[in-house]
Amino acid sequence: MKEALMQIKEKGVAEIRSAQSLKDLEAIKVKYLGKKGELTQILKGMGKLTAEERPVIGLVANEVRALLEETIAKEVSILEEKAMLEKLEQEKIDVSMPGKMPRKGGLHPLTKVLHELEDIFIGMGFSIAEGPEVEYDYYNFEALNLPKDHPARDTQDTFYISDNIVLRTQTSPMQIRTMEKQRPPIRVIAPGKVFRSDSVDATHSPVFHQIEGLVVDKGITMGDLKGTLELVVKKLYGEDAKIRFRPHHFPFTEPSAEVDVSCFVCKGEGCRVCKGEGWIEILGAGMVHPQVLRNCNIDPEVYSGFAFGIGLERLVMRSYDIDDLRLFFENDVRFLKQF
Ligand code: 2U9
Repeated sequence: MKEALMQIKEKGVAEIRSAQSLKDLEAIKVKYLGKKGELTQILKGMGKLTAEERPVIGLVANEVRALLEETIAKEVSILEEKAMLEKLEQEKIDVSMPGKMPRKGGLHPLTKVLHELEDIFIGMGFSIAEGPEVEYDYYNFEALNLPKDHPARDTQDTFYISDNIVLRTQTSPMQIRTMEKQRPPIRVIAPGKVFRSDSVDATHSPVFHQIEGLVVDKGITMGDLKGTLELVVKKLYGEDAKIRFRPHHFPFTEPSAEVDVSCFVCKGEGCRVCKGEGWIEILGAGMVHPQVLRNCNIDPEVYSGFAFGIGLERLVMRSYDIDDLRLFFENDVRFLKQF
């Protein structure tokens, strides 16, 4: 039996030292020291020994068990240390590497131009009025001198929620609401989303953005309108930009005009952007119709006003030579990151 114990000691220590993993070590531990292990089997045979042999063999057996357990414990800590060092090596981060820059976001081109326009008007003493997109027919049409039978009310232009509730087709209702609440002098712009029943194509969308403006005070003239728009256009397109009024008709202004800016690309010579005209239409405007003032309890014999309306998408498309309106809402980062 002593020879068997010596053999287990030699073989066991050799196998432990050549183990490649913690799993191997666990298998060796079971092989020699487990319930059915080789050393355990020998110890089970102790009963057959004489009274003189038992204490001697028992001592040797315990020494072999202790040696195997100690050797396994050492090998476990060596392999654990090795595994930890390998893990550290794998997970090593070179802190001198440059950081990964997070992608910088930016404002949408419509938002950028809207902020530019708002800053210009705020600098001229205008306040900003925002309000409901679902609007009473009264504020969207009737108060603006658009009686019930006016063609602009035809359903193909307007989204009707009910007989007297619509999705606003212009931001003018906010000017009406302002005139109902505030006595002149009034200087307000009304930016926001508007809705018209149009099908989507390169120049139309059922949802688009407008900025309308309104000034009401004593003695306001077309000269004030022209001077205000000229200042805005020069701030947007540079000192040499000019504006041109062309007679037009809107039910809510009289006289009315469509307003062009001299082409900021060819400076009026004529090019692709301005289609050879030298001028680009950017907004509509006029003197507030007396009936509209009356509708808001403002006496047109005492007060007068001017108003204008800018289509934001159209303005931005002209300013950046963008030929398809759909680019504004298709969320293609390749387009948006240019601004
Ligand atoms: C009140 C009185 C008058 C607002 C005006 C226009 C001319 C105009 C268009 C520009 C492009 C709409 O988005 S668009 O298609 N608007 O041409 N808008 S005068 O006149 C008002 C507004 C409010 C109380």
